[in-house]
Amino acid sequence: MSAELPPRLERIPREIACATDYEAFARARLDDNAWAYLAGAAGDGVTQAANRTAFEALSLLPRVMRGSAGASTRVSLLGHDLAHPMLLAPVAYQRLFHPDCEAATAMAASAVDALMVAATLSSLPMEMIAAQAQGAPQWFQLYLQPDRGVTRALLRRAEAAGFSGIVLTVDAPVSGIRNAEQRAGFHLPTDIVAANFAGLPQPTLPREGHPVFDIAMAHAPTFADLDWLAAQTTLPVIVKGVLHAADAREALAQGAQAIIVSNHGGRTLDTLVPAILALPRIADAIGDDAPLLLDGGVRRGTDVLKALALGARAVLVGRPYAMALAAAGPLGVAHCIRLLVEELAVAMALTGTRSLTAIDGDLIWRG
Ligand code: FNR
Ligand code: LAC
Repeated sequence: MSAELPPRLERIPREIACATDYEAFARARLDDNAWAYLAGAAGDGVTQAANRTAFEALSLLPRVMRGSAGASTRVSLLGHDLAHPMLLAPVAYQRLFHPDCEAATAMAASAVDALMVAATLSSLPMEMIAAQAQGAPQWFQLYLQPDRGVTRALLRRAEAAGFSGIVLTVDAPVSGIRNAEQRAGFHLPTDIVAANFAGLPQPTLPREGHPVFDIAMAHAPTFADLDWLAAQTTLPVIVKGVLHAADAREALAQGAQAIIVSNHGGRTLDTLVPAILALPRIADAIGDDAPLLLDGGVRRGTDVLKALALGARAVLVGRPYAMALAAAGPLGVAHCIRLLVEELAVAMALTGTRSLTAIDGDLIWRG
């Protein structure tokens, strides 16, 4: 099946000048099955597209003649002093995209000083992902398990492996209606498994179940579960998948230390609000009480600047790095993140932004 696919890139051609230039190279190197999972979204893809158009509709209002010597992309986040605010979002089953899967991503992330979030549904055990961190911080994304003993076991392993934060994903307790995957007949190849669950009793799969979601996600977390979770671990809990300001407030009240404003890249319910449009109200409601992160449609350094201007401390990038992994392995992932960091630095210089802590809403044109 994969015999006709071109080999992975071993060096980066000059046609790849920005993060999204990886898309065509990834498409050529993946079969329809993996492509539908990676590039597809829920329903008509309205939210996936709107994540982009919402960023594009925002205009930057620069300041000039303020000097940019000594400027820096550094940010502090939950005890980490990060070189830049670009995190790698949790992306499940990366063996679909490259044989070195999450190990390649972790290696690349550390090479470009990016914090990687490892998925519960990784195709390598979390310990093998942690082993590639080489000192770079990593967080573990948690899908709460129906059995609290299993959840606790995942937590203990994440702590022992050196992960420094737990990202509880709350927006995907059941499968979204992913028509792109349905049309491609998406299935997990038999050699790709949720490696963190190896040796544990496999839940019986519903016959009509989604090959990804119904393995480990058939449990909708509640605020009471969050309260329980926060008491189970000394690591900070970051809640991913919040779009309503009241939910953000409640999550902080129940023990979360940060919030990721996200619509899951448009993969859950179609026509959800673009994350960047939901961000300002949440930022108003939370103030300085906790850091906010954002993902969904971040494709340019200017997007990062916009997200920070509207109240985020940092952003996560999903599909772009996974496409770079598919096209060019760890080299691609590192290059993709490097391009975004370079774009951010140029955008800072050209808007008169010396420090990411100094950014505020004045950077966005209000008409
Ligand atoms: C994801 N995402 C995701 N999120 C999560 O919390 N747990 C997971 O296992 C996954 N798996 C996953 C697989 C794939 C193939 C994609 C593309 C995405 C969602 C991800 O973390 C993030 O929210 C979005 O990808 C961000 O949007 P962009 O950058 O892809 O537009
Ligand atoms: C996804 C799940 C695994 O988006 O979060 O595919």
